[in-house]
Amino acid sequence: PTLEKDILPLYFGWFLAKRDEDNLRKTAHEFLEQLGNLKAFKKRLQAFGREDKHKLDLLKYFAKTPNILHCTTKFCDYGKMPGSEEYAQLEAVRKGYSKAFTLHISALFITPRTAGAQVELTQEQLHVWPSDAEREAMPKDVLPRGSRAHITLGCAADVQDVQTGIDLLEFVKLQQAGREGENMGELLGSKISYYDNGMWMLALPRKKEIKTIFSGYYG
Ligand code: ACK
Repeated sequence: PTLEKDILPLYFGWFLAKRDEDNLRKTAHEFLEQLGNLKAFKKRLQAFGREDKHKLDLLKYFAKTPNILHCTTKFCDYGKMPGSEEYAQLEAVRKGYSKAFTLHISALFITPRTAGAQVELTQEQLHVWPSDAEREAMPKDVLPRGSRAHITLGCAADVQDVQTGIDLLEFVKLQQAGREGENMGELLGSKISYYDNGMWMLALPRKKEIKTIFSGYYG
């Protein structure tokens, strides 16, 4: 008999259910539109390569949006990435595969490179989170497990989507060092903070629940 080998996906992750995906895209749209119109934002455009007080259309700036909204757990590149096989064999990954998970979004953020949603993982969800995800992105830092978890909402021209998680870790690093960001008032009923270098974060007072399916992307 021929032995068939498991095919590893481009990546494993949580894929948003259609309704919640539409909903999050709408929220992201409003966030970018309103942030772009915020006076405090218009005064701080240099990191975005614009002169202050000019209008920056953030929807156009982050025109590269993902086809499927998802939260990547492990990028495997069809098995070319180290640790892919081991990850796929984890009991939690095998058991969780094709199962429903409810994720929690705790913040929305932008940098001059990416726009994303911060995902706060539960203990159960951390079981399918690779142990080296944070170290792989920031080898010199010790960051809490799961702190890279995010949903990419958009990228600037010439920026790869892998950058969103790295940008999120940059926020986490600052927060770990006790930097809160400068309070810039309210946006969509939440507190908007500025962290220098064109980094903005909207902390959601009530976490946004989203329904997902844990699976692999093979496209
Ligand atoms: O937005 P993301 O999390 O960033 O979702 C996409 C997905 O895999 C398909 O490209 C993420 N990705 C790409 N390269 C890497 C990498 N080297 N490490 C971790 N995630 C990656 C990308």
